[in-house]
Amino acid sequence: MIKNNIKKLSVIALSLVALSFVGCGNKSEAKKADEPYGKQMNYKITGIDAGSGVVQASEKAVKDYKLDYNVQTSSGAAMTQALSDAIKKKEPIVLTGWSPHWMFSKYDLKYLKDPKKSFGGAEHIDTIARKGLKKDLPDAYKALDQFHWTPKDSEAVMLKINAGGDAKKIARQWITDNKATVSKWTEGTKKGNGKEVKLAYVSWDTEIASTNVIGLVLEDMGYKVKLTQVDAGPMWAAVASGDSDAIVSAWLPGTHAKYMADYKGKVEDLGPNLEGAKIGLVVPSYMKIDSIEDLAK
Ligand code: PBE
Repeated sequence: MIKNNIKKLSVIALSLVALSFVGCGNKSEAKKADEPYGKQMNYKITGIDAGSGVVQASEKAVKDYKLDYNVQTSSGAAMTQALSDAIKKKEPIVLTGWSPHWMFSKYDLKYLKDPKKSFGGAEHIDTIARKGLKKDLPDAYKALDQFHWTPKDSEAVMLKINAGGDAKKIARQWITDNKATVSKWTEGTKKGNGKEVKLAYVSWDTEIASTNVIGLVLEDMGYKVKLTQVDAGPMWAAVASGDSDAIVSAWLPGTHAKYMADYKGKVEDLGPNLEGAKIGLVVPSYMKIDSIEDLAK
């Protein structure tokens, strides 16, 4: 008897729960939001290109934290599109993130804590020149060596490019607005006299911004500048073989450690052009997890 009443009560309670889900709108969506994050995301980390250090570090994190996840590779543009879609629906998403990046200004995001240090620590972005550049093009080399800006500068350029601007036009505007900074980069240099400078870069937002800015500065010095967009591996190979004169996209000491080791002695590291960079797994702040460890739950 008592058992039966309990049964009846639970049927009523269940119907009420079901009704309230209907009230929330789409039945299946309400059910989905109740599922663990991993299941909702199909156990997927939304990544960028396979050659990037952040994707390689994410694969390491999957192993280090014994996660049942796949790192799905795509491109920076596809990743941020997926982020925008998820945010519109308030759905969970995990990204292979990095800073500086415009997405932190546009959305409310957080890095997941990384107690096992799969993503390393603080990073800087270095300028790397081909061997012999100093001798062949000393003034271009000097400007590249003196190129140095802040995460805030980089983010300002990135944000405007992301808002739909032409990268070169936005770089030009930034140079016009930051004459004092730029004049430090060109200090003590002579004119380029139409000689060619070849820069390679990957279509990562940070690198689109930096390469366009320094490219225009070299152009203003009188060089004929050629920017070539390639994948990460070919970019490093190009500066090591001398096909490219320089890159301003070397994330060290961790993110590009493998590339740096592969080309040790074959390139010249001119030191940081930006300090205070970082990589890691990034999620919208509305997700109720704080650490990569929480993804395993
Ligand atoms: N990034 C941006 C690159 C370096 C620049 C963090 C996406 C990477 O190799 O992961």
